[in-house]
Amino acid sequence: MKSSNTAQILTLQAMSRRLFLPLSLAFFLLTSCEDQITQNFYKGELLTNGTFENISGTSPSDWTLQANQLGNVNNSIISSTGSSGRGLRFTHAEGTGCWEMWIEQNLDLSELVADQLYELTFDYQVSFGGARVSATMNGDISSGGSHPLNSGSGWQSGSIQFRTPKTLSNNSRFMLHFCIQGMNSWSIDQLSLKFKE
Ligand SMILES: [Ca+2]
Repeated sequence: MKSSNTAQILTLQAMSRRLFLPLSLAFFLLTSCEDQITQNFYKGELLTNGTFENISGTSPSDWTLQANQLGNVNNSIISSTGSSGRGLRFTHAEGTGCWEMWIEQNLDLSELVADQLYELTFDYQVSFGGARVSATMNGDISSGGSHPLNSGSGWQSGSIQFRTPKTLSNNSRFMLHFCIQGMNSWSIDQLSLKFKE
């Protein structure tokens, strides 16, 4: 009886050894495959109407615009000429101080990955120095990045890389944020937000 049990144990040990390598290989392949699927799935465009071509009145569809007119009722964000078709024109009409202005839209939470690098690309036109734009997710400033808006006569391109928060709440809000002092105007167009590998 004892030798029978010993034989069974040895047989099981031999089977375990034979199964270890194929099972490990299968686990590795499944894990790699899962990573690949995740990366492929999230490579698409995350913004809706980032080109601002779809409008409703003077405002682009799918975006919430915050012109922040508390300081000056002439602050505005309106549909205007862009680098391609329509764009957005911002006017900060306050001579002193900065009244923050931003645009935002909710992203599809199922298409986002927490603690992941994303890249926003955009076109801009500005004729004065010192302007800057920042992009944030979930309203979490620590997850954001910013880019200087260099003055020039024509349209220029910019990009901002930023990492999503370690935990994504239900507030999957993307914000493009401006705080520019003085009575100035600037324009943006062709926003694109994608997974950065
Ligand atoms: Ca456009």
